[in-house]
Amino acid sequence: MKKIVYLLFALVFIFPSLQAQDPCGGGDDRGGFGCSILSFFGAKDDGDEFNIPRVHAVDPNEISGPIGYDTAQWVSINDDLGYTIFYENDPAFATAPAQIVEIRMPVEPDLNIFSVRLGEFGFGYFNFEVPENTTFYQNRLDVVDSLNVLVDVTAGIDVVTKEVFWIFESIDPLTGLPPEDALTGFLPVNDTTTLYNDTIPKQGEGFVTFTIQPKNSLLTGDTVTTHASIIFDINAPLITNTWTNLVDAFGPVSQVDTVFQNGDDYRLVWSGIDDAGGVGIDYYDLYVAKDAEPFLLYESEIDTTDFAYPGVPGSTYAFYIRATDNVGNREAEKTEADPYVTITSSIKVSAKVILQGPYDGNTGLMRDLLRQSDLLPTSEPFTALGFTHVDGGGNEIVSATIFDTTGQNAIIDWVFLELRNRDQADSVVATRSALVQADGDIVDVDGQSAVAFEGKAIGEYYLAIRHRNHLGTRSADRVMLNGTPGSLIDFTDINFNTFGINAQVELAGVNALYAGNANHDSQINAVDKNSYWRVQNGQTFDYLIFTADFNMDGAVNAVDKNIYWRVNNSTSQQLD
Ligand SMILES: [Ca+2]
Ligand SMILES: [Ca+2]
Ligand SMILES: [Ca+2]
Ligand SMILES: [Ca+2]
Repeated sequence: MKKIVYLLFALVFIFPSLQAQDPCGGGDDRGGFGCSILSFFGAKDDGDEFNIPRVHAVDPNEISGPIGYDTAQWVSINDDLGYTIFYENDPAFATAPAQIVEIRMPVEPDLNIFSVRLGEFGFGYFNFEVPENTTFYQNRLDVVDSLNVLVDVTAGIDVVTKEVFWIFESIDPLTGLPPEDALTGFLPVNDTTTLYNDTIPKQGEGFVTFTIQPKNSLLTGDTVTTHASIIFDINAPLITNTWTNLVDAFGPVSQVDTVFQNGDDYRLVWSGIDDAGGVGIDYYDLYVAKDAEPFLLYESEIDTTDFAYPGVPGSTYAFYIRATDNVGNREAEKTEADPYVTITSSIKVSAKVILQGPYDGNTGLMRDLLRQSDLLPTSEPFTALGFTHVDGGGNEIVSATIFDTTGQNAIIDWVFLELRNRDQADSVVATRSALVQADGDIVDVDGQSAVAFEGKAIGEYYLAIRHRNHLGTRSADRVMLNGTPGSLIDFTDINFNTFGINAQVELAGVNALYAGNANHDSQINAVDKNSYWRVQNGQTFDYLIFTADFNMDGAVNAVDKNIYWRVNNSTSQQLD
């Protein structure tokens, strides 16, 4: 995301034949360009030796520092700030080469003088490297072939005056003393004809570089400034411009706000904020722990505040994110998930259905006569009746006390739920035995909660509802199922789309499952009457056997046959 852009300028360069010191400071290690000058644009990095701007001075005798972030030139309190001081033997003032050039840079109180490190420097065609971590530098440079002088360089930190300094002195190679000839010196008067062509080094220009760190006591919004003075021979000091940066001292904070299932992915939504007055958040890193294993970096440098994570069904995930601001200050490390994002893989079904047999259009409720007569079993009946349970369904047991509830929430019977594959609706991926209340609410074994499917992934499914003597149905569309009950899946709503044609019977404004299917197959036909109703008719009722009690009043008699079976005879179940 952060690209450091730097340009290498290869220079035409003539090596002096007498090289007491290598004018390139030990040779070229940057790609074979000889004594190249590095130009650097963009200054956000830390500790990199390239992190010294070399934007060419339009007006030499200038200091140039980190470009930083945005127009305020934000930098991090943790950055090594790189600077270049340019100097020029200005033809507007000078008529002779400079013999001595002294550069002094007062270290402002916001900067840590002990962090100063000297960098490369140069003048004219020459460019000299300085070893890493240099705080004091002294050398005699041999440029006799080109300039007829040696140059003594001394640079370092003056902790008394709180300055960084560089002194360049021309030395006559014959006498070892300063040249007597006023027209001999290491820095000629600059050549005005090449003034605006930066691809050609200027004989009359030079530069020095260094890095320095902000003091660690600084706060966000503090400024750091630098300027330097340059003295040519015995002239008055030239004062450079002042270079200013704003400091961001602290990292941001962030947290995951919500996690929900979206298709096959967990969709995470988070938020974050930089420290007060800070430079703002650049990006986020996402860490994920699967099944209580350690957190691992999953995705770095996310520049949005949401992310789709591909979870595997049946696994548990925890997430946290870490933010980084625009100058690279990172949020503190986290060791735990943001507490509310640990997600399980159980999902809840909140659905509603009406059974035609017990439905009373006057009250809008289903009659609970089986409950009132203590005829409802406390164990799920479907296994015994020959239904096939899948993936964890079956053997549901309830406390008999849940049958004490009366009124609209009274339990009127058991129902059979199927979750079907989102991409293949005829594939049952899980089943559950559940209960249905008088008002149609389908509830779990506690008699009141949405139905939980344990170990199933949050996501989209088709939902089917079946009953021991009514025709089943399923949703025509996929329904979203989450770890918490979502919006009601209301099969009683005449606008709810069910699979097939006339899958339910409409009863004065509500849809209901067709009654009359005593053998819970896919048809209401003569078999239901002849093999079930006729055998059970008038006998003493038994819940698990007497499935021809279509109106669920606890008796199998002519009402079941005439009012329900006969009317619905020849109806086919719309359930693939
Ligand atoms: Ca910040
Ligand atoms: Ca209810
Ligand atoms: Ca049947
Ligand atoms: Ca009956």
